[in-house]
Amino acid sequence: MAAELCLEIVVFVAVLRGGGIFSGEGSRDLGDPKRESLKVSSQRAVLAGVFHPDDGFDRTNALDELKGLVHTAGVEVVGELVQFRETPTPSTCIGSGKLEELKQMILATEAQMVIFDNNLSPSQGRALEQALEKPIVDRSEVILDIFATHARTTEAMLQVELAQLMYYRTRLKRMWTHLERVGGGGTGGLGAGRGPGEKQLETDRRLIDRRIAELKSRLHDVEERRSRTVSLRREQPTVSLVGYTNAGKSTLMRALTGADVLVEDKLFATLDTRTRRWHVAAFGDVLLSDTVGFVRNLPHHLVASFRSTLEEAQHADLLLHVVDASSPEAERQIRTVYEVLQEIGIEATNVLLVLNKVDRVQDQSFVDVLRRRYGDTVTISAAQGLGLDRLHEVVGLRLSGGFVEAEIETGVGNGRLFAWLTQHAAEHSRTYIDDAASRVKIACRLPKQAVGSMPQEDAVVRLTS
Ligand SMILES: Nc1nc2c(ncn2[C@@H]2O[C@H](COP(=O)(O)OP(=O)(O)OP(=O)(O)O)[C@@H](O)[C@H]2O)c(=O)[nH]1
Ligand SMILES: [Mg+2]
Repeated sequence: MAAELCLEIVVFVAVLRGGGIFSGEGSRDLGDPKRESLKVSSQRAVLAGVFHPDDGFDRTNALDELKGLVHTAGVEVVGELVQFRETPTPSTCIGSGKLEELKQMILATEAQMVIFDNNLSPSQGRALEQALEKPIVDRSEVILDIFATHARTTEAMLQVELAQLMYYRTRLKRMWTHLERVGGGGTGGLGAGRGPGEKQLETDRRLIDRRIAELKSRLHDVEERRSRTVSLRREQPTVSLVGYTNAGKSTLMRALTGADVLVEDKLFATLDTRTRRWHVAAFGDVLLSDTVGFVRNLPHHLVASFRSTLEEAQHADLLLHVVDASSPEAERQIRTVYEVLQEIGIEATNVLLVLNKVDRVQDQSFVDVLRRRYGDTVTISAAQGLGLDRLHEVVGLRLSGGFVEAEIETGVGNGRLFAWLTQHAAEHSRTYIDDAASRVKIACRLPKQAVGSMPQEDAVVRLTS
């Protein structure tokens, strides 16, 4: 039985190798997923994209974000082609005239692949491969590949692998066309008579389904454990950093808490959630979480897989939406973040927009427009530590809505109450109220929801606001 399983897994790894354009070296077994360092070969690629005329892009900037993504994945861009259409062509996404142009560009640049900014359906991918005789990669694949390369924690690895398999499951045929090229090295294209039969595809699909079921069950266990940790924290005020990828969330986390989190000029540097204690001046301690960034057209399976990682954000008392205010794309990115938040079911009721990277802003009027449009905002430079005092102040004010001021009188030996206060209260002062110093009055701030769980014995409590 074990031997049979091993054989099948080899086939499965082979299938994945054929399919992952960038991620050829990621091997897996059914134990803990281990990722060897991925070889992101410097492939020569032509970038292509079909955009809606009303999207607000122009020929010079439409592919900028894709360029950033493939740069992160280590690809060499040798050509670009953009088309503006109301709707992509159903069969090949790009229109027939542009398809011809793309063919010529591939020949002229000796490109090894074409990367689309659009998310292609399996049949569009197949049709394009047949027409262009080159591997076709779409936006989802690029993002999945970057996530796979950056995943560090077991949970992130499981989530990415699940999303990849869900994506590849419907594209097995396409993957075999890659395999044929890898094996034959020729330009024979499709229908060269060596294609795998439907039976092989059936087997692969069955293997993938089995692995998907296993990943789901393991993720379920990890998520349950995490859920317990998150709910333990719930009585403390929590703040989550959200925002477009590369906006500066981790830089801000580092500036506020001193946490040694990864900061990189790279898309999707952070994939897992980190939580640290942050002392908000004039308020008290809160828990601050930094997590995965968002991007336009995030692959659906990836959003589904990462929903649990964003649990901290789901339960946060306040979301700090970090924006790269120096980017000409700032407004579009803000909209995308709200859309993704909605998609993962996070209610954006208590959000504070934090306009970051002001040190890099050329035209100040651009920031003023954002400020006017979004109302309550704080302008900062996380990298240079500018505006952080104001951020403390506004966060304190926003959080106070969920807290009460209290005066508590008790005996100095009331260990249970003191332990409870250490966990929940931000203490302002402590005064002894008798000569023997046996009784004490404590002024503090408490989360409203925690008040009910305060030990009552030998305590006189007065809520002052
Ligand atoms: N000039 C300037 N650069 C900044 C500022 N804040 C962050 N950066 C830079 O922006 C890049 C991205 O910063 P990160 O903190 O990694 O961004 P992030 O939002 O955590 O990104 P992901 O984890 O990839 O989603 C890094 O090169 C930072 O040094 C800032 O205030 N000013
Ligand atoms: Mg980060």
